[in-house]
Amino acid sequence: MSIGVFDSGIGGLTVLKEIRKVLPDEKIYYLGDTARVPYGEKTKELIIRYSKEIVEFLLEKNVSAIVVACNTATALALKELKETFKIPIIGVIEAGARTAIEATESGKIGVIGTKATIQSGKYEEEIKLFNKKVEVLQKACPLFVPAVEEGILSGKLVNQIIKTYLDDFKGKIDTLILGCTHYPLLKDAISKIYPDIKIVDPAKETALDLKEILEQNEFLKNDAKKDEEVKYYVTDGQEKFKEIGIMFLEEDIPKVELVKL
Ligand code: DGN
Repeated sequence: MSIGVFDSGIGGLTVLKEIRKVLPDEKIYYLGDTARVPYGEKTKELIIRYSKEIVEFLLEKNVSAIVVACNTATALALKELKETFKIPIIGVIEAGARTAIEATESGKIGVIGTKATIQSGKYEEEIKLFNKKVEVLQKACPLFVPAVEEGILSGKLVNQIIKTYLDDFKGKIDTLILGCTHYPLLKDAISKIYPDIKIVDPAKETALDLKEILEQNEFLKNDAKKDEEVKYYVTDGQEKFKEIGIMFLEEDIPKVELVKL
């Protein structure tokens, strides 16, 4: 049994890290579409096309389930992927929305993500499915991704960027969803500035949802031979992926293969 995980690039490694914690014995194929990142500014049609190409690649590896470890691809392509392919495919938004609903006391939730994720309104839609009365405040934070990729995770510059985007939320929300796979790396910096806001990283709950789906389908039970290896694929820049990947995964990435989709 093996699992496919994909992202527009490197950010999905924050989701992979959580999956590895709950499913340490499973073989995982991770694809980062580094040649075509960022997805955050692209059209829905293009994101669907890219996501379908990636799923087809992962299916060739005989994966039993796929995690869309990217908020943007989840927001814009998950529905189409589920309609097109027969294996279980899960995204990160439902888990994030559910966790935030459980966490909020004031019923006021903030969501941050890429422009495409925020414009899609998908988080608000999911949150309202759980509870119509909850108020959702949203904001795109496009400067967070380059800051994280440059390794600027603390200090004056990133604090200024965080305040520029999030000061509007002050006093208006009690829970904040990190609706982009890069943002968990800024969790500490955000918490320091807004200690009263509960921060939700959808990755943890997504990993638990995946485990439950695999158990329901009896994929784990029937798997006699364990193979905990992770195979990494990118569409460009193997060296950069390895270099920055350590920061996201908190472990070494020994080998990355280049693929053409
Ligand atoms: N992985 C993307 C997300 O979670 O929305 C962020 C990177 C990007 O495509 N801009």
